[in-house]
Amino acid sequence: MAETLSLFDDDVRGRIEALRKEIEHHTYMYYVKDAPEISDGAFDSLMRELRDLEREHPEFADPNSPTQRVGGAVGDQFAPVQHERRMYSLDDAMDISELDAWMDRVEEALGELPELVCELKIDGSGIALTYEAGALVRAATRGDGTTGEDVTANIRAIRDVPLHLREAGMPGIVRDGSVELRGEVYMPKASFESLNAAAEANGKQGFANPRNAAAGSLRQKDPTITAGRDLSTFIYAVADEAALAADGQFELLEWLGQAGFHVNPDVARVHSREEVHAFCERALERRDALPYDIDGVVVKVNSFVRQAAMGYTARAPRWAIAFKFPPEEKATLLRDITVQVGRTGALTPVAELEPVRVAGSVVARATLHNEDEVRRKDVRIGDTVIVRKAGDVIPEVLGPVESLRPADAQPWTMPQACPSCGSPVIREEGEVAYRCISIDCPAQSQERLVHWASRGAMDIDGMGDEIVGRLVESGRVTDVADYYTLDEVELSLLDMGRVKQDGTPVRLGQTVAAKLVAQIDESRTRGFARALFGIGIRHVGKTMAEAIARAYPTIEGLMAADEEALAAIEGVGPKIAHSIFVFLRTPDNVHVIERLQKHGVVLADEPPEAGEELPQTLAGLTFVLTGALVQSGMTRDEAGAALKARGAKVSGSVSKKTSYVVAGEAAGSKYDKAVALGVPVLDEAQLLQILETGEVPEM
Ligand code: 0OX
Repeated sequence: MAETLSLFDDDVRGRIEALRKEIEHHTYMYYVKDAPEISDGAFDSLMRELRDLEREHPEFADPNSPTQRVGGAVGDQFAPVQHERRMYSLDDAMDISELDAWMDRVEEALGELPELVCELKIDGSGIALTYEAGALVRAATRGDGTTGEDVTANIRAIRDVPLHLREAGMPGIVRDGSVELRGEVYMPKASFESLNAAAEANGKQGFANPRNAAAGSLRQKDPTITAGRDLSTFIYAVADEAALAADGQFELLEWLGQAGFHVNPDVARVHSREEVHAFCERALERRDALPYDIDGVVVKVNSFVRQAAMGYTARAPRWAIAFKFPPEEKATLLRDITVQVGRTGALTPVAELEPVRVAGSVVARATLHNEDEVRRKDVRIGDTVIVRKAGDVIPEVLGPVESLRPADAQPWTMPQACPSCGSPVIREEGEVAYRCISIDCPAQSQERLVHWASRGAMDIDGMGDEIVGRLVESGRVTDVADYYTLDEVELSLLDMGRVKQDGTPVRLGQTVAAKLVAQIDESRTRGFARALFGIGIRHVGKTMAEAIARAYPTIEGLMAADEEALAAIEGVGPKIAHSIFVFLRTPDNVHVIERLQKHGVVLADEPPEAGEELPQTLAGLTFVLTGALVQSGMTRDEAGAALKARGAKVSGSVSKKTSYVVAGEAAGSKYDKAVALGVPVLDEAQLLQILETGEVPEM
């Protein structure tokens, strides 16, 4: 393969092809075999030469050139792909007895226990790769097994996926025709952890586990992002084994390896129940030490002929089973039990744990729900506790290891004062939760602010715990209406409470500030139901808020309703009606609602009456309003609403995308920015003309 190439080769096309082959070979040796044959420098110089030649000779372009793994042309990303052959699921065996029952069924169907193949069950994201005449032409996600999504551009960016099948592994039948391979894309545990650490350092939420990280990375719109994620594959199946010259699964895996695919090395051909059990036990023992996550063992009938004899159910092959590991449990130290104050004042005890890796990610905290739950489990500070993840996502403390309890460990009790504001806490009759009853408890305000900005509510992307915490601490934001008074400059200077290496404070910065201001601005028009959910009335969840907004589509209407009328709304009832009624008559809340309206947050879902909707003549235009509108006396929010009613977008900050800036009296930096960017500036008279005629005047 690595034959020396003549430097005097004057056949450019030949040289390009030779370079591509050579580079593919070294990529394979590096990423699949983990046995590089040349230095990184030598590899880079081959790539450089190929890139240069391709640039000079665009007539020889090829989407499967190694130079196109990253930044190649993006095809129809995420277009639906119909799998020609269904991508089946696997039936699960949740314990050894279910595994044995499957082997009984196999034995019964085939008259004897046949040769079986045991593989590790990679906990990744399923993919299908199609090669035509030996070249990768398409990659699709598993989807629902029938239809997946086209992720070819992103799969090309994964270095251990061969762009061409290697000749050694290509029976003629496949070289000329089409073959579809199946396997799993995964992210190694260590790469997952550094990806999450980087996300957290940027104030972003990480992925829950490596599987989600792999699936999320595959669904990036920009393949260069996928290329920057450390993804790998294990390939284990072919869509149509009849097209191959292999007799069974074990031989197929060998063929896949020779064809250049990454095949998991932990495979065994076995002939008895005992050997299957031993493989499963060994896999479980080795699980932690493996650099990637596995969630079980897949056992398959080896022979393709015998597989065909057993066939498929509607969703899974009868000839294979997934032995699922029990949810991983770990022992760790319960360092402390802290108390979190929620947005409604409810106090939640939280286990602060010695960080421990469980089911794919590090667990350091877990909710203990309420005091009764802590008592029932009898977990005490200083205990060694058993931790697992419910549904593989939510960390859960199962209970203490009593034999390891320190002699002085005391039963835990709820503090009598709110840990945030020191106010007394109460437990209402019939409730499990203790509550801080103060109305200006900072922890509650912070939670309310985060909730308002959350995805299901006003969806202010980027406004998470950290930034809200800094805004609350700075005293600049105390209630949700304050969000709508923030400007970009002020936000960009927000002290993030950390210092740089030179001792100066880390600030939020202009880029993030601009995005946040745009998001805050967009949130004004998310509609009444979401605002009603976001404002955080006790017992009013998202679905309930939607039902309330259907019955009362404006805040004015809702505020006028009495308890009886509220209780008549679908799903509401007297208790929740009381909660809504009291909320809307609490002066602090009324004040926030009024200020939200003043700042242009739309607290109405009124559908326009027939004929009432204005022609959308300003659709596609973005306006920014600045300065005071003295002629008309309108507020900027009112003028903005009038523009929006005609289809325009109104933004809080000027960019190249702004269509017009409307400058009133004493317009400030937004006017300057418009001039600097060459964005046309209108005066108030022109604005009034637009609102009257619906048309932008000639300028
Ligand atoms: C895995 C894995 C998944 C494919 C079609 C029927 C049997 N996650 O590691 N599935 C299969 O095989 C399926 N094998 C695997 N190793």
